[in-house]
Order: sequence, then C-alpha cells, then structure tokens
Amino acid sequence: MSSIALRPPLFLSLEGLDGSGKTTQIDRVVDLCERHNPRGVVVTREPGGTEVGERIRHILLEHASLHAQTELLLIFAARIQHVKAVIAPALAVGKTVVCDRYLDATYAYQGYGRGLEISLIDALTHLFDIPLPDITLYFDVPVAVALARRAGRTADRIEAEGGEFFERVRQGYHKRAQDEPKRFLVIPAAASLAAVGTAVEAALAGRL
Ligand code: Z5A
Repeated sequence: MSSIALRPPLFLSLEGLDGSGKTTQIDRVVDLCERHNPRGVVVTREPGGTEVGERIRHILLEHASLHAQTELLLIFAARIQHVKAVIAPALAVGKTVVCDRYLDATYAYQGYGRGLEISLIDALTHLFDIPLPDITLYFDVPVAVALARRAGRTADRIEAEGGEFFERVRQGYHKRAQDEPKRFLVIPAAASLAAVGTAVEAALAGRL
C-alpha cells in the first residue's frame, strides 16, 4: 500500500450547481477541518486560487464568447498553476486544502454541459497529473431551486446558460457521484440552511 493511501484525507472539494449553497457552507467545512488538523487549512477556489488563475477566471466568466475547447484549456491552465503553486505545496506540509469547485466541475460543466468528450478531460487530467480530492462534498439541488436562489443576481457568462444546460451539468455530477461513491458525499442541499449544515457535519463525521 502506498504512503499516500495511509495519510488522512486532506484534500476536500465542494461542488454543486451555482446556487446550490456550497459557498454558504464552506466556513462550517473549514471549521471542522481545522479541528482535525493542527497544521492548518488552506481555503481556495477554482477557477482561481492564484494570481494568474484569478485573471483566467475573469476571462472565463466575463468574456462575451469563448469556444468550448478554449474554455476547457483555460480551466486546465488555471488548474495546473493552482495545483503546482498552492494545492501540492500545502498538502506536502500536511495542511488540509478546501477547494470551492475543482476537477469534477470540469466534467460536469465542460463535459456534460458543453458536450465535450469525457475522454479529452480524462486525457488532460492524466497528462498534467492533476490530483483527485480525497473527499468531494456535492451539494445536490434541483435546477429550479438553484435558479430561484440566484434570481435577481447579475448572471456571469456561464450562469447565463439556460435550464437545459444546468440539467445536463447536474446529470454529470450524478454520474461522477455514482462512479465514485466513496469519494463523493452527497448533501441534499434543497433543505433549510440549518438542515444542510447538519447534513454536512454528519457526512464528514469519522472522515476527517
Ligand atoms: N466552472 C466550470 O465551468 N468549470 C470548472 O472546471 C470550474 C468552474 C472549476 C464559477 O464558479 C463558475 O465556474 C461556475 C462554474 C464554472 N459557473 N457557473 N454557472 P463559482 O463556484 O465561483 O460560482 P458559483 O457556483 O456561481 O458560486 P456561488 O455564487 O458561490 O454559488 P453557490 O456556492 O452554489 O451558492 P451560495 O453562494 O452559497 O448560495 C447562493 C444563494 O442561495 C445565496 O443567496 C445563499 O444565501 C442562498 N442559500 C444558500 N443555501 C441556502 C439554503 N439551504 N436555503 C436557502 N437559501 C440558501
């Protein structure tokens, strides 16, 4: 068995549709992680997490028109920088990393949402040695709930997609969760704030 398999789960990602409430719950996740890891917790996000990554995020969310393949490669460019400059160094010194969106978002949005080949995302992941999180908290809400929670907010380029796009994205997340039931902790996130918080704590109990 490799030493990586023996280390405690240190790399957590949060995933879900926009409006799923993942960012609202991130402080609770970070508090729980801090209690279990005296070496500390690094909180980060994708796209972003580095100076160049934040610049790429701006292009991704605000540029009027991008080809789907351009979008995919920009996301991977930001991710490579993020892994090398932030995630891997933090994990190497035993810190916990909590990342608001990561690789599964690429499968869900660019793969299922945009219709790019899943094998292309697999290949890029393999080619650039992108690590998988140990635990992914997936905040599952029906598309209608996510859209209602975002109502009144100015939509960025990706948020401006229609309901059918987000139905495909949700299917993509469900497929990822089905394929990797040990890594994915599915949180029913259409419930009240308090109920979602309790579900997060229950899901992480004994896993940190
Ligand atoms: N993207 C991509 O396409 N490919 C990739 O590989 C990656 C990302 C990594 C930016 O992500 C975009 O990047 C995203 C996918 C794409 N675009 N889209 N569309 P982001 O995570 O930065 O953006 P976001 O998803 O829009 O995050 P967000 O605005 O932080 O949404 P959220 O985290 O899901 O929800 P929230 O902000 O916590 O909550 C939304 C609202 O609902 C807020 O008013 C809350 O007070 C409310 N809320 C939260 N929980 C509840 C409950 N339980 N009940 C009632 N109301 C609630």
